[in-house]
Amino acid sequence: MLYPKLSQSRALMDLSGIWDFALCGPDTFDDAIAGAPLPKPMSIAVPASYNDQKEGVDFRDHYGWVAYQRTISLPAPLAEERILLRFGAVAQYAKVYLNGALLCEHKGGFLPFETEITGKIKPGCNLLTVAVDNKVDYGTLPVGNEDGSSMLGGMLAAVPGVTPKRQNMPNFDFFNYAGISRPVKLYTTPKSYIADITLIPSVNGTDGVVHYRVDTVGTGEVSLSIKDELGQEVAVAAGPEGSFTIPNVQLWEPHAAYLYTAEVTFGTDCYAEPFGVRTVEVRGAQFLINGKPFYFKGFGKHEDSNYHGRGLDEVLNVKDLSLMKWMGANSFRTSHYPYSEEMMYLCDREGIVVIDETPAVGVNLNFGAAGGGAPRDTYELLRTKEHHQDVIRDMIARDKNHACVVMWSVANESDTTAVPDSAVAYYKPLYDLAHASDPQNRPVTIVGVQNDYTKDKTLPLFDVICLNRYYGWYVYGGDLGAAQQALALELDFWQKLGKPVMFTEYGADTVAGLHLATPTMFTEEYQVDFYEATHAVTDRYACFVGEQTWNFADFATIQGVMRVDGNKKGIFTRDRRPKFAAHYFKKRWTEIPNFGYKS
Ligand code: GCB
Repeated sequence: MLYPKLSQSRALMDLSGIWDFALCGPDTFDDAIAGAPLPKPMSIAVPASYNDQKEGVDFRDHYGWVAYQRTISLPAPLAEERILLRFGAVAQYAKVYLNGALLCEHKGGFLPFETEITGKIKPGCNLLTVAVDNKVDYGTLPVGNEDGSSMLGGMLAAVPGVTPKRQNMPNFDFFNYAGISRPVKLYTTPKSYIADITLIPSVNGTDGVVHYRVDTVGTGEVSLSIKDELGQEVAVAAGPEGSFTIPNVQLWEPHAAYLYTAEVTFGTDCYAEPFGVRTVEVRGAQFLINGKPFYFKGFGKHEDSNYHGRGLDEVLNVKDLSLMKWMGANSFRTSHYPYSEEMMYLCDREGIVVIDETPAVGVNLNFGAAGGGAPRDTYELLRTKEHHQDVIRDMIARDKNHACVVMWSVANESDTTAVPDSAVAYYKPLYDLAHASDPQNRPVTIVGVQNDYTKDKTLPLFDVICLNRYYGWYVYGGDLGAAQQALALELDFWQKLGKPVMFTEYGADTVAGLHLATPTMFTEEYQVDFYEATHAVTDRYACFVGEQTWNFADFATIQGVMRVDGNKKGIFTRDRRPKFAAHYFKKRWTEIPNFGYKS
């Protein structure tokens, strides 16, 4: 799906601002609410999660539906155009109404959707209502508890006769922020229009050879003009599918991005898509970008900040990439869901490498919130399979042209050992689907939970072994010697597989400002010792191709005995102040080259 852009053929209107808002019931949304202005509405900012914008437990812990409302009008000169209403992301389920009539529904909180409103939007004022459900359960990604029941139960058994309030219990370690979290846009296209553009770059000697396809609706001729960064035309092409050659191509490289622009025209429609020319390949135990062995230095992140919650914050995005570059980091994973389209374009521009992850987190009923008791067959109990296929297809369709994306992650920390055969039956088709969906056929991974890896039949199916490991924190916390031994044993195991291995998470909760001369857990000194001890082991393995810490910054979680005001494993605080470890990593990473570290 193309990102909405202003061009000489397309008008674009951003519906960001203050909308009317109301909390509604838990289970169903009453369509009648959408037919009239909300009585005594609250004010809420869009785009942003709603949770931290108002005070009160009922607001923060709201379970179920809310309503957003505003009026929209179409400028009369655009009345003859094709008109679309597009949502960057609405978490977790959306129903969109215009003048009381249901236009569309969308499941999943992290990918865009749009609906055509040509002929439905009338002259003058139109009432737009967006109903949003925040429930996570056994059928959603991410996974949560069923029916608002108390799945966690706390440390002790439930007390008979007590009825806990219904609420979302995420089977994942981040706050279940909800609402219209990314921009809502109204845009137009001509009646004959460009529906999609696919670009598949390759390198032939000093030339870039790009295969392309332009999907169109209606009548017209397709033509392409390829411009370099100075706006000079470097190639042309005609027809809906073909290839073009860029002589003496400037490659897109980590920290040295070069972007060309494909200016596509079809009849009167035109659309400009920036793209980079680079190659990605797993060869043996190496991860190659442009044919050179790349070393991932960076982070698992979250879209998370004060007041905005998970809402798009472009200032924060710019700041985060600036901090990464300051430290010599070259990459991050979109843990644990696809990030905004705006962030993906920014990473293309800034030369930051991205591992792009679906929202499949919590696909594990033997771990975390759901853990305890006899092992359960996660894949029998969850109803996520079809939705999981949809999010893989939709994420790749959205992000397929981004040079920054070098690998897809189909899930984070799934149950891959308690029921190894069920896990293989569930994940092998998803691995195949991800490859089949990607025109560039990038590597595909699954991010592995700390487990008895000798029993894991799923991780080895994937192209890169991505490990979330907490030796020195959840395992051998405070005993870094034991942590090193255990880690070395594990890496000895994985290196025999002959595939690249990397950390997609490792870290220690650290309270900013907490210091001790003799480090203990939670101090800033321990966080540095943890990382130094870990690197003393990982640096010995040639197959170990990357280190992405957990986490870039402290972030919000559900309240509970495991977390004091959220997860504190950030290298930065939530407001982006560096902890000691930021300076440690700055020194380490500015000395580690992007390419050839292990060769
Ligand atoms: C994990 C999860 C991540 C958590 C982290 C932690 O393995 O993937 O979402 O936040 O551990 O800090 O426990």
